[in-house]
Amino acid sequence: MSMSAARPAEDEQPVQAYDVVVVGAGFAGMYMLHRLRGLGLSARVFEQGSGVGGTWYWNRYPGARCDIESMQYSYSFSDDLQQEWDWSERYAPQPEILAYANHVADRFDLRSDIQFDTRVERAEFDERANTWKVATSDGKAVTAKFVVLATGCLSNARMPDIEGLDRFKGKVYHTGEWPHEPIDFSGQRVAVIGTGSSAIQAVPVIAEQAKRLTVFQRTANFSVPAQNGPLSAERRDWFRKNYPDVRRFAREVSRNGIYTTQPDRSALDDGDNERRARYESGWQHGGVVFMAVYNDVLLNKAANDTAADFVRGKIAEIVKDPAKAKLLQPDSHPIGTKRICVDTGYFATFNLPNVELVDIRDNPIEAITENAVRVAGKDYEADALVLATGFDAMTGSVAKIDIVGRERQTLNGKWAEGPRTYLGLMTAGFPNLFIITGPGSPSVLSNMIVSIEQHVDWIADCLVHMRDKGLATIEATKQAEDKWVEHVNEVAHNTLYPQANSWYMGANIPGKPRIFMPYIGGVPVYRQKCDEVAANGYEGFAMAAAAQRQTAAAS
Ligand code: FAD
Ligand code: N01
Repeated sequence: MSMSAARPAEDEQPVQAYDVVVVGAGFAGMYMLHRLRGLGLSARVFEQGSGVGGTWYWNRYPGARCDIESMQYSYSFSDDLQQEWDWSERYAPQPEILAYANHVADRFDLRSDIQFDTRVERAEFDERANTWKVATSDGKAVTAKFVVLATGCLSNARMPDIEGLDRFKGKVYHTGEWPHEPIDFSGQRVAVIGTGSSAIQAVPVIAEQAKRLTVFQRTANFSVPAQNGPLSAERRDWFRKNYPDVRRFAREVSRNGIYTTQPDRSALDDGDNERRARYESGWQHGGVVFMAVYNDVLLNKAANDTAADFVRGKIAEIVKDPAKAKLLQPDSHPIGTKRICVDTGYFATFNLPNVELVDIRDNPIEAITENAVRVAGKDYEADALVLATGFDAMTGSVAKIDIVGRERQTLNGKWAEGPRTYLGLMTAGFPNLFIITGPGSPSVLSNMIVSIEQHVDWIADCLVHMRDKGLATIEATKQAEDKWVEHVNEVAHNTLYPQANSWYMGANIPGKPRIFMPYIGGVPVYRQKCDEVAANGYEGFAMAAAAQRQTAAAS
């Protein structure tokens, strides 16, 4: 795709000037727009999809739902909103989360400032005017004093490089770009490639419909049951009544932005029976909080092994065929170092007579033919192919935009060895360009709506500060960025996370630098750091009034 085609000619006047351009209309872009409106700033949101909701607009595969309880995986910025919206299940299904996103867009009248079906293709900083020129896929351009990338961390679907994929005569679906019309697999032979969170949600539902389902597994994955079910009126009321405490806890106390008990002991503090009982209670409670039964599961390999063994034991109990159970038991990474999966009946699905598991760890898929997936010379025939092969995470959607900062440096050039940011919010050399839940922030390691709201509020406060002080530019200094990147790496390497070939590490994308991208220091520590930085006059950022030449940022 040529980026230059959409670039405005030198003498062409941009049609419209805004205070802020926001890229993306998921939960981040929507809330950003709401805050900007409240500040009286002019804003334009560009969204490549035809509707709001981001993740929940694109990921419509069967079984898609959140894995943080909906009473918590929801906006907190409006008490009226959180009091009035009814979630039907503990973990709402995708159509309901999308309906919620649409409700928010209507309730806060957001649509008039969102331009749908429009990709931002290029953004270039004009150092003389201190503005960004933003070129879009409709061949137009606008200018803005600030650009906010609300482009999402899991929004750039990754198509696998498998020979012959384009030859396949049946339908091919990627979980992250699922069609909008209902897909009925009844009577079909379906092949699913991948066993990450998306596949683990989709497989049990597809198995109910398909005549035959073949799952191609490269890496067995840890999954815990969601223990999903209808949300009781009592539980809903409890949350509604306790929201001030619940939300405060998520922001200020909980490492991952989830209201839950904080583990206070090591997995090695307990004997076998006591430990098993605690894991069993976590398993019965359901969901990602299983990882918080003890405080050192992600820090200490011996502690981690106890949790991993417990889950492997559960898989052996659930899956009747011992050979299949063995294949499904993960043994290549510590539990939790790839995103823990949350399922409804995933392992039990492999007891069904119409479901087959094909191990491709040592025998990768050789090719896709017109009607089959070929492994070790054997053809597994299929009418439809479901690619649950994930995303170019955290940086993929940013990298697709041609971003040019000071001295014509490109962001892709700067990040060639891995993303570098200060606080995940800005990157040196790219003034007035903010990233929401960017690499270097807790982001994907947290309840993302908590992290989105924190970033949006921080950016909004920063813009007010700049307006009050008559400042035209803000940018991360190189020193602050270097120090932060070092800190992010140091904290990550004190954990077991870097041991897995995960998308957190960029390891799922051939050639992508292996850097642990999110910040693992925890939501409260991070929030405090961001607040302190702001309170200390935006320490680590260089700010300048219109006429001043920035020097600090370059030093
Ligand atoms: P997105 O929702 O990804 O929105 C970004 C938007 O930007 C997209 O609509 C995209 O089209 C648009 N965009 C990107 N580039 C451009 C461009 N150049 N021009 C125009 N538009 C562009 N997180 C949790 O905390 N809990 C969960 O339970 C959970 N479940 C998930 C389930 C699935 C299936 C997936 C894939 C992710 C899940 N996540 C979950 C993570 C989820 O991505 C975030 O919670 C959240 O929805 C992200 O919101 P966002 O607005 O930052 O990004
Ligand atoms: O993607 P993934 P995902 N040949 O990257 C395999 C969020 N999310 O879409 O592990 C064969 O995790 C790959 O194998 P391997 C959540 O944050 C949340 O499932 O690389 N296989 C892996 O098994 C999640 O972590 C929910 O060896 C290939 C799979 O495809 C993130 O989104 C639901 C292959 C990809 O797994 C991404 O999840 C869904 C190839 N060429 C998503 N290429 C909730 O429940 C890739 N694979 C809230």
